[in-house]
Amino acid sequence: MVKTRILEERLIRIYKAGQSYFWIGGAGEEAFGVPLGLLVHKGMGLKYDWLHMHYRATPTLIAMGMEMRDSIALTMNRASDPSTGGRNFCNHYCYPKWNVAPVTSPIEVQYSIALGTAIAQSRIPDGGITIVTGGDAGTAEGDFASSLVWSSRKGAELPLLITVQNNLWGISTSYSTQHGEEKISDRGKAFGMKTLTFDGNNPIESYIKLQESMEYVRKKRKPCLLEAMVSRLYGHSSASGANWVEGEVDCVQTFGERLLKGGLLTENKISEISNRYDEEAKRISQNLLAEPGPEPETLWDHFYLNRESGNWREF
Ligand SMILES: Cc1ncc(C[n+]2csc(CCOP(=O)(O)OP(=O)(O)O)c2C)c(N)n1
Repeated sequence: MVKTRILEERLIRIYKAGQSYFWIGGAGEEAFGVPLGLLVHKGMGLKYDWLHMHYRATPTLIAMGMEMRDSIALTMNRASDPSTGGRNFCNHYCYPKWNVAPVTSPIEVQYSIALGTAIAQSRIPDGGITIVTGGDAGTAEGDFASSLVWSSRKGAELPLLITVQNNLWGISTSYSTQHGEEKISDRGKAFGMKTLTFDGNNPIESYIKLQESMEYVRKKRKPCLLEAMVSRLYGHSSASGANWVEGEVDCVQTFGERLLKGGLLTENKISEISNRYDEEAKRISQNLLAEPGPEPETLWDHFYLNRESGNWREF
């Protein structure tokens, strides 16, 4: 949790220093994202879990073993960024080796895209499960409804863990003005799904609830809709300033205090861990300053289009 927080704060500094174009990320979702990353059955192919995540997925990927360097290279649009070759922006990851599908900028489309891997996993023995993450405001989109409908059809249920990280905001639109339902997870009840809402700022509760839900989806091969209440510590993104927001629960701080109180950590140890990651992130970003962005000739790489003519109709 500390590592991913320090990384995000470095990405914000990089943006504010004019060394990247944009920041959006997962500060405030660590107590949910890290347990998720620890519990995923990580690998490539349908026997392993598939992840269709949104742009606040850094905690999950750090917990899965992503190097800080990957995230910084993506933010700084360096050609060596393994997710997109420097073409996409902050937190838009893609890791085929871990079944991490590309993060999309149009919000919530991942909820319908995830149905594809869930359907494929429902058709093979010992398949993994599909996990989809996203925000509360995006649940107003039709893609979210599609995931509820398609994953719960009687006799054709899908091994899909549908998760919503509810930070009570959609950019500047407050949750309180947008919902008739009591909880977002309640919407799954109409589809006969297992549903739950929990405190996503408590890493222990998150771990236990995620473990239980993943076990359910894995064994029963049925969907589950899970809502984790989280924080948004630096506002929506750099578009809203990326400044610290007072009054939000900071899961790294509260969990740190809990560990201190329980005698499992010391102030010195906390500083040592933070300083180590901070130094590492700083060193990586300084080294990346000297690295090139993508070459113009690579513009059409990875596109479904005829390279010679540049015309997709001839593909
Ligand atoms: C289809 C679509 N509509 C609108 C936007 C603009 N937009 C980007 S993020 C966002 C808010 C999303 O809020 P939420 O789903 O709660 O996720 P959060 O950012 O709070 O984690 C919106 C409206 C978009 N990217 N895609």
